[in-house]
Amino acid sequence: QEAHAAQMEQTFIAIKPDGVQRGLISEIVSRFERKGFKLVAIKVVVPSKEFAQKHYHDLKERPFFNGLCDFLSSGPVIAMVWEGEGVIKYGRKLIGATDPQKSEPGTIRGDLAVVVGRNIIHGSDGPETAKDEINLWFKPEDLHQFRYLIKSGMS
Ligand code: RTP
Repeated sequence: QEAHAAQMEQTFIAIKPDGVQRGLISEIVSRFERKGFKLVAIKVVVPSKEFAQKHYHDLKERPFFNGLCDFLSSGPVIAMVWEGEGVIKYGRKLIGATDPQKSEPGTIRGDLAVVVGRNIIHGSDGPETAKDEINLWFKPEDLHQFRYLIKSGMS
């Protein structure tokens, strides 16, 4: 049966400045793409520090908050919205644990990163955060609605 695009689950995924600088954009995009998720928005942006603080507002009491916001605003970020059944939870699975030392091999951080402060990628951790982060980074008209003729679990 046809899932209505507007009801299909979406998550916010960002390749952080370290991932971009290390040339890992296509590697990361291809893992989501080959899984069968659908890319509905993508842009290159250098966030301001204020914007980074908004994105990470939940972490403002943490000792690493300032350094984290400096880092996120230090260079180009690839901001994306991915869509598909279970994409929020499974996207986190593709990404791996926050600390790359604890990420399994086969995950993005497990295969491609070493330390928590340079873990190359961000993914929304639940439906509410996903909605908030998509709204923070994108305008509604940036999210494309299209259908593939041949599906692989994509909407
Ligand atoms: P993310 O939001 O980036 O996907 O990461 P996460 O949910 O797996 O982890 P979270 O606890 O929300 O932390 C957000 C980002 O802060 C940096 N961090 N540094 N001890 C530290 O220095 C430390 N702990 C966390 C990481 O870049 C983490 O992704």
